[in-house]
Amino acid sequence: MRTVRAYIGLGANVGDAQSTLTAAVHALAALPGASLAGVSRLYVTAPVGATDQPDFHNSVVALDVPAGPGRNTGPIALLLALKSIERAFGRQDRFRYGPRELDLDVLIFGDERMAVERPEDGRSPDPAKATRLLEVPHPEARRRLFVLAPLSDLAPDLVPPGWPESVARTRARQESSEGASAVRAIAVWDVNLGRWSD
Ligand code: PH2
Ligand code: MG
Ligand code: MG
Repeated sequence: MRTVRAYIGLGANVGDAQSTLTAAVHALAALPGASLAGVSRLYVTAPVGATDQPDFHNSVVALDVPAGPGRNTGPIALLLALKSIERAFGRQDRFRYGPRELDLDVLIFGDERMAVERPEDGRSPDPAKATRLLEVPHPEARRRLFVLAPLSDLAPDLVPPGWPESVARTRARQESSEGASAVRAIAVWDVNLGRWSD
């Protein structure tokens, strides 16, 4: 089957975030039909949205995944797989933008642009969030340095569908508004070791 390059955002700020994200990279790489194509540096980032919580660890993974048999089926299958990994890692439901054991977001799915109803299993039990659409590319990605910095490690020249400019340029713009200290790279992914090392 045709494969598509997807970019997935990883975040955690509860427990041992670096270990969690490392294990999450391996869980992503082990998804059926998936092949790991890149792992960004690991970043420590200031919390965005609800600021009264611990700093996050964030990263982005490039994953080649099956396109799916029909329109929208690939992104939805990937979303469901991410939700099931989050549950396996003990993610608790808290308020929107609040602390989390593990957050996995579909940022980009090839050149797909879509906004569809989330399937039942891909919804949050929080009623405030339950009707949110699955939008690809992720609508917030362009405004979040904690996404743009790691994404720029992997795909600086990519112009995601619907964006007016490349990831690197968007990152530079966002960095001048958030300030460079909002994100700090602390480690580089070592392919041989299968983990980040400083
Ligand atoms: N995720 C959020 C809300 N705020 N802030 C940082 N720094 N990193 C995140 O991953 C993050 C956040 C909701 O998904
Ligand atoms: Mg998120
Ligand atoms: Mg999420």
